[in-house]
Amino acid sequence: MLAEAKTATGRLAERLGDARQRTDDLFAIVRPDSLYERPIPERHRIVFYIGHLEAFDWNLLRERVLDQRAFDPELDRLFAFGIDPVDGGLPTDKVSDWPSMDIVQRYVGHVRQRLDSALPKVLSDSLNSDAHQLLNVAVEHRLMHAETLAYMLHQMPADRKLAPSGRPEPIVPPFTPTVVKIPSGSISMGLRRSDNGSFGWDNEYEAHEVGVPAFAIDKYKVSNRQYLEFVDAGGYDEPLLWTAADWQWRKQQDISHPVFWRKSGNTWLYRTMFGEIPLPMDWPVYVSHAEAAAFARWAGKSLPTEEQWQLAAYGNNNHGRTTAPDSLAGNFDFERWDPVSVASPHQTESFFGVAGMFGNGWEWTSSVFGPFPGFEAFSFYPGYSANFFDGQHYVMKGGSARTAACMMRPSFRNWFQSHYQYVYAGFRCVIH
Ligand code: AVJ
Ligand code: FE
Repeated sequence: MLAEAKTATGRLAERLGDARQRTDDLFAIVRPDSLYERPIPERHRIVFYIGHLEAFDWNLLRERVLDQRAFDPELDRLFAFGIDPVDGGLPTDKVSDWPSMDIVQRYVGHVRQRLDSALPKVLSDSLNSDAHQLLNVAVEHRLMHAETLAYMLHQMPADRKLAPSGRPEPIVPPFTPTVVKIPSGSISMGLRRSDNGSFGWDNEYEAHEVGVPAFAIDKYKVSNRQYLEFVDAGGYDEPLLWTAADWQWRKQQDISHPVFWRKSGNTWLYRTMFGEIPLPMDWPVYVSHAEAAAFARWAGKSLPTEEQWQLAAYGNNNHGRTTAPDSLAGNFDFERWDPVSVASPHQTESFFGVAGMFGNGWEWTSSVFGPFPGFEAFSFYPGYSANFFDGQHYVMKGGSARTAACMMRPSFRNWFQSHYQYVYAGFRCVIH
């Protein structure tokens, strides 16, 4: 019992250390003279996130479990929350509104020091399950930002970044897009509070059963090659393929192709994390929900619901046929910066034979992000999910190359606005 509690404690502290290393390494790929840039107009400048990761941990843990006094309430507040404007309004702050890197780095060091000297004691109390839950929140919050920051840094020109050495691409045998039939099934969604098992965010509770009628789904994610057909067929110029709001967005922002693509003369280039390459036809296309939905309409198909995705990925309860979540293989957990082919052999196929559902790009669903029956917001972070139950955010499932392994659990739910193009997210279609 004691030994068990100790290892759990050691693991949490170690995981926080690993996550910090992860985000430190990420900020280190940005040239120091570019840390006050704002690569995505709807988001804060990079400097905010350097402070945010620490302010978040500190605000979460300081009073609740550590009994510590604030030493810099102004920075605690300045760095408390990110932004996600739904009204099209963009932030207008200036570089001079932000503290110098010296001040930010001193704040980061100070917070870490204080947490690290106080945490071991509270964590070693195995009955302090609050502390364990809050630490999990801190670790996963940081790891999520390791991904959302990667989207952000992706948008910076390559000459603002320092590229680490890359990995060779896997060799992929020829393949043809095809469709997999999924029989009707009953599935469990979410986590059960009474299980008291592993950590989950508020939106993963409560567990419930859902019946899903039979359907068919693309075996592979939609590739750049397939999406190019839609572009070439004039998909971006046909209002009937878009909802009214999506069409208005597409017109207003003058969007005519995925944000990861760039046209140079007659050829398409692809913007990888560290430079441009000829459009890799077999990589999954990364697009906003609006663009994914327009493609699906053009193809006479639809995006899967969250429940359909879950059934296709993890199997059903009826016959005990499931994909074992602890044996997942795929392009996730920070091994690469960019996708691989949708048919890469190094990824787990689901029980039904659907390929590449785990990693290599999140997958948009047609489901609006909302609470499961029995949802209760975390008292210590009431807005984490509930602030986004506004009908404007869609559920994404799966994971990307920059998603930590701990968040590849079946119940994990991600979400973004329909018009957010910068996510490492693609899609596959279903036929009813
Ligand atoms: C769950 C990835 C949509 O980045 O907006 C980070 C996670 N929330 N800080 C986001 C989050 C607060 C969130 N996503
Ligand atoms: Fe955050």
